[in-house]
Amino acid sequence: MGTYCLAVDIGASSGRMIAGTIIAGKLELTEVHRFENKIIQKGQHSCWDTDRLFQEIKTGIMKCKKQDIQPQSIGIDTWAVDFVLLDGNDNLLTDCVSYRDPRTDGMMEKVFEIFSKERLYLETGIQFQKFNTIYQLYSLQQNCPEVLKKAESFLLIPEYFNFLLAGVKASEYTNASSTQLVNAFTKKWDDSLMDVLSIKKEMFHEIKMPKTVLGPLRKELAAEFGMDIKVILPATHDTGSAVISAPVQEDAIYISSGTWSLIGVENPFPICVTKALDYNFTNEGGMDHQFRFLKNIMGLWMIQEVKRNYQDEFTFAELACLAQEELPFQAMVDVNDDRFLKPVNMIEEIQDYCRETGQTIPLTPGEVARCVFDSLAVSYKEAVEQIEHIFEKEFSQINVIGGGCQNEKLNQLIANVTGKDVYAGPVEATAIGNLAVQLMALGEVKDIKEVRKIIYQSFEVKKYQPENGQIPIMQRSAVK
Ligand code: LFR
Repeated sequence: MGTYCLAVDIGASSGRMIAGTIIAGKLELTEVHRFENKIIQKGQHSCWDTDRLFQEIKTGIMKCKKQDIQPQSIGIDTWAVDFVLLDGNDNLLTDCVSYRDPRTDGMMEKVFEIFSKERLYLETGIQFQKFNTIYQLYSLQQNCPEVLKKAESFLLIPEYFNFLLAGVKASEYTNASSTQLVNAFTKKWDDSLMDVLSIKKEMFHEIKMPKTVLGPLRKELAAEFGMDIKVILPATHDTGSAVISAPVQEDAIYISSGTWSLIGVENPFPICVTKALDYNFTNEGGMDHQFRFLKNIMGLWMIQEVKRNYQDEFTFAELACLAQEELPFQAMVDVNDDRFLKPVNMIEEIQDYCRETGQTIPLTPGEVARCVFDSLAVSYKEAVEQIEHIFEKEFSQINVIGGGCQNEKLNQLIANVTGKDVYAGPVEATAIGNLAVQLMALGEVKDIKEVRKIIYQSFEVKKYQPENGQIPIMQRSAVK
């Protein structure tokens, strides 16, 4: 039997634990556990249920045993920017507040009064999203300074779970960079920025690179599971893991498609020029000194919320089919408008936007879904043009990876709207990227190049070509 690694990949709407091993040059996956994740209201705040999530991780490890899988290592990735604070006795100081919580409203502007936007971008290379960790911490600093005073440890969510598993507190680079508190060039916490904002720098832990072996499981957990497993740092930021596994590299732009759509390219250095700032692109830290130069687009969150607001009467596939029956480009919204971050009702928010901008108001489920898919595809096209503008070259293909690449209609729409070949797959990109780093750390594969080759050979990647006779797209700027 080959060496098994176990990836824990938790996204905003679901988590999965997937064991992987290389057999005859192919990466073989076994899904051992899958569970729901969602934001819950705790008191005043929208939060993540970290206690339950950790129990799910334990359940997944137990399930490995039942399936006769003995993983050599485990690696955890989740979404970025959210964190916990621990006191001197390692107890949680607050609930784990979600980035969709309104506590950061207005904080970005307050930070800019102290530290200019341009300088912040020049130093960190990170895009401006009101929910970045820096604004979450600044909000705490402004509204609950006593919490920050007591805090002795700052841990992003995967790092907190690593601590619970292995008893080691460490930050991981790909995730740390997303906080907007890491210098893009030194790859270290930006102490002077923290000082200026009165964010307690002593609570941050050393930044370690992906592939670092943190250590064995805590003794009591190893006994409980009856297994010894090494805890390894993958790219703990899910997008970092996903991009590692993007197999189509030549002349390609990736879209990591899930709750968010992350569209961009890998680049060996951060691009902090004014154009990149104006387009609001980010330079997140990646493996092997690469940067993910990408843009966050609101993504499938919008359709997830639409589905929920229709009381889950339709599946995602049904909504995609209903959308397909409607006339395209009748109404469009700016998917990156903050009003879609956590509206009370997504359907009504979309309708209000269309009403306010003098467009046809989508009324039926098909019309609403059509509006979402068209708006997403057009925002991808805009981002592609911005990337091509910055790189002063044309890219010929797009690799859509992650759960969202299962939406065949959206894949075809992206090909039609951008005029580029679209390659869709792998679906489990994030877990695969997570496994890939563990396999590298254990010496089972040499490097990213080799791993991407293995991934291309192991998983279906489907091609979509632009169809003729595209309908002209209404320009968003024309409807504003
Ligand atoms: C995707 C993702 C994005 C990040 C957003 C919030 O799951 O990690 O990369 O910007 O979630 O953390």
